[in-house]
Amino acid sequence: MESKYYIELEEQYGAHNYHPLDVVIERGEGVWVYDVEGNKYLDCLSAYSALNQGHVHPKILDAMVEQAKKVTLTSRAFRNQQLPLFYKELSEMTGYEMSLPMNSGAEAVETAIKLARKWAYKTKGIPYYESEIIVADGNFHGRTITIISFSTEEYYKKEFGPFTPGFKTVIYGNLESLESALTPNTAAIMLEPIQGEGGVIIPPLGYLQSVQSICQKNNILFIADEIQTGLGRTGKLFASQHENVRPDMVIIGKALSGGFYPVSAVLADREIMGLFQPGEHGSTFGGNPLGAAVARAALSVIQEEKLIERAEELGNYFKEELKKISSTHVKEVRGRGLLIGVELKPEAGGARRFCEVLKEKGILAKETHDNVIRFAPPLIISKDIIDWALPIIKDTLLMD
Ligand code: IF1
Repeated sequence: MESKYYIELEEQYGAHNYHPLDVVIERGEGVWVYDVEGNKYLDCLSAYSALNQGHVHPKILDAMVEQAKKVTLTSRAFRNQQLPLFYKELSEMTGYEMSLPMNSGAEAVETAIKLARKWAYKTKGIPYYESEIIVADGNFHGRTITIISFSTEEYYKKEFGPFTPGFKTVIYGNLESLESALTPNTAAIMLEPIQGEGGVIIPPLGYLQSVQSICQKNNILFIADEIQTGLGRTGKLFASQHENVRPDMVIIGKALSGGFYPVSAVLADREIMGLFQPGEHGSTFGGNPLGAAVARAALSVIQEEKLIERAEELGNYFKEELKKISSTHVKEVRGRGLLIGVELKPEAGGARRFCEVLKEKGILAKETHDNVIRFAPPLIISKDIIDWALPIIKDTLLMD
């Protein structure tokens, strides 16, 4: 069957909450995907960084198949063998004493919010239901009602109120804005160390450091949403580490499963994570043995294949080469590691049309915020493949 057939089916029977590029992917392997017509594409989106390890990584596949043959789901009413090993390995890799597993990123964000609120009442002593969490404009933390309640993107929230109270918005990257939002009831500040959806926005150097010291001074939790930036993507395990920052809580997801199966987690030390009591939080699938086995394999691939170092080295190379392209359409090339944004000038006619042309030439990339093309290939990409892609990207950026 041809692409057209599947596209029509999808349009007829599926909710139209997406506007995908018209490529129907049938198979993926490493950095490559193949459509139903057999065309081959370089995946420069990596499912928004969920595929840091590449498509269908054989080691993660094996772990998944082997575990699926044994037991997939126990619920947390009972214990399983995989979860404790996952906890231990995650703690050893990240340096946080404890973690709490969920499934999607949004669920992990919700978990962090619940934990921060509980900490506010039990530890900080904020009067019940008066705690405030500070977030940044341009944030993206997911799609639940609570999370969109503090989105500043009208399109994500306008039709979906009423909203959850208890959040305050400050200007991303601006310390004065943050300081003036503090009150005795501030429980936490939650930020993306680099705003992915916001258009690969990197805050001014020193910002995260200063946020950390403001938090320490005022007894406020620093929560980093590393769902997109974490697990090697930016050339460090966590993007916060570019500024030697150690947040009180770190939220991870996406690449935690190498794209096989949704696994997310909140990381924190015992002093904070220890506040959750039995029954206060949970999920049917969170922490299940299949997910835990997949996540363990996904983490070990990041380490064994030195994906963090690769992201750093190849990301710098890719970014510098992109900067050399002198296209009148380009306003700025920026990024950290293999999370790179090419921002086009407003008069370039939008990033989408460039993504459409790239697709025709065998590269899948996705526009964000109208004018930014995001290049975020799997971290297993090689220099040779980047060198293959660069002239194609150049030709595309040089078109009228
Ligand atoms: C979609 C965006 C990226 C995230 C951060 C939490 C979540 C995400 C920093 C929620 C999810 C995804 C969701 C996906 C597209 C994608 C995205 F363009 F929408 F914003 F990556 F840039 N925190 N980001 O980036 O995690 O619940 O989805 O597992 O289509 O909504 P989730």
